[in-house]
Amino acid sequence: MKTLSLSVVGHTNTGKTSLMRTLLRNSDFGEVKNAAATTRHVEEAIINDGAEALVKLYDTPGLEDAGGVLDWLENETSGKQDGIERVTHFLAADVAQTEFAQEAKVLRQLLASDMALYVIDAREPVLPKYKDELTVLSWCAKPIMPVFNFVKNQDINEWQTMLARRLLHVFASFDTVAFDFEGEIRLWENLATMLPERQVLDQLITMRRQDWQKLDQQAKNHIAHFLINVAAYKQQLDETESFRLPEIQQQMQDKVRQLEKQLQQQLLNLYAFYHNELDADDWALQAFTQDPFDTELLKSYGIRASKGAAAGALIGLGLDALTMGMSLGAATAIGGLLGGIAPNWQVLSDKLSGIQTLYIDNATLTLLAARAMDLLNVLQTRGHAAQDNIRFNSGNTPWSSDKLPNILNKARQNEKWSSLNGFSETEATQNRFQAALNLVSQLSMTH
Ligand SMILES: Nc1nc2c(ncn2[C@@H]2O[C@H](COP(=O)(O)OP(=O)(O)OP(=O)(O)O)[C@@H](O)[C@H]2O)c(=O)[nH]1
Ligand SMILES: [Mg+2]
Repeated sequence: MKTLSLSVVGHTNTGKTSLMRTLLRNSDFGEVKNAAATTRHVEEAIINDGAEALVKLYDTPGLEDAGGVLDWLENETSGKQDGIERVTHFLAADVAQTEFAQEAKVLRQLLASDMALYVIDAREPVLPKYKDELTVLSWCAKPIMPVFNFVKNQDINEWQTMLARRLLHVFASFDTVAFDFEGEIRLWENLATMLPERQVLDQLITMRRQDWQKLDQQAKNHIAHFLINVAAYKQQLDETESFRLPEIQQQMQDKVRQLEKQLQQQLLNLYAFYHNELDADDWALQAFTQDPFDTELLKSYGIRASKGAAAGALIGLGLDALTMGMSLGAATAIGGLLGGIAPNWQVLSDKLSGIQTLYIDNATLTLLAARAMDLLNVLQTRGHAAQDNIRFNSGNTPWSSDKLPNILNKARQNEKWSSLNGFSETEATQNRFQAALNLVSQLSMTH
């Protein structure tokens, strides 16, 4: 099967390098800047299927003076020659090394490619300089597919008319920053219609669909394992240790914070948004510094804080009311921590066993689930050319905090499901394997 070589061409600053980044899932490719002539040389990048190259993409410098090149071609070459002859003549001339060096690089690459994507900034009116560009490019006699960038809220009628007059009927719209997976598939599909042999693009499309599906499942699997790990986490104290409650709360919260960061890192890596660490200084990651135990954050998701949290103590933690028992002394101490509002002290203190269990409460589990799913959603709609901060707070939760999925309730009776209870990560992961599958399918129903 022959590798398809595809040049990305267009006027300067239209988002060619951005398109490359997004199609390559690589935010480090090339240089992206809101300025003319950012890319100075042709740069190759390969999309392969693990074994062989499917598509070779070539980023090219922006065209700045196609009008000048067209004038030169009209003055210096004969109209009796065909386009390729005229362009070849131009490329051999001195001007192709000097005045029009940037333009020459583009034309040389286009002649060497199977076809081109012509990137258009859809916000721009149809100016004569763009028409000149298309004329010069068309002389290379390669199939060209226009790709509209910056399409949001843009009317592209005028552009479409101009392109149709030049027999460019097939085009794609593709925002390189607000990524739309189906939009990308349409781009490859449209491209395939212009080729005599579409096998390589069919293979690419199949591969991309499989990868996309697999990533989604892997991401949800990470999320499910994380939530179960946290739900199964518990700490027990006996009656003489009530004074340690604040310290244990701190400890439990810290562990959960760490795990959440780990999860976020896993998700970022999965979708090839590489960041070494999630810290406040990283411009793209400010949303990650919001503390999951911040009650304001709960409010922004419409989640009601547990009673303890409402009273300003035991934020994010629940006391196990089913198995809990404690001495009156301990109950009073905790009652003090809870601001005296816990309802069933009498009942609870009657169930004397001397042991109380602390776990992460429903509100926090729901918040963690909501944030994880929000992040996943952001990563699935973020182009690798995006440069703005990652924000994720949809305000939506995958379930209501008083209707936790059963499997998370069940996790509370299975301490072996959590690596935070002294089991190794490998062991805990194995123990909760089935439970995680169960939760993945629930997460898939809401997303
Ligand atoms: N909002 C938004 N900005 C974009 C999009 N595509 C590109 N940009 C911005 O547009 C500017 C130019 O993007 P580049 O990818 O460097 O453009 P280019 O065509 O490679 O530019 P040259 O190499 O100079 O010809 C950068 O500031 C990008 O961040 C898009 O789809 N949406
Ligand atoms: Mg560029």
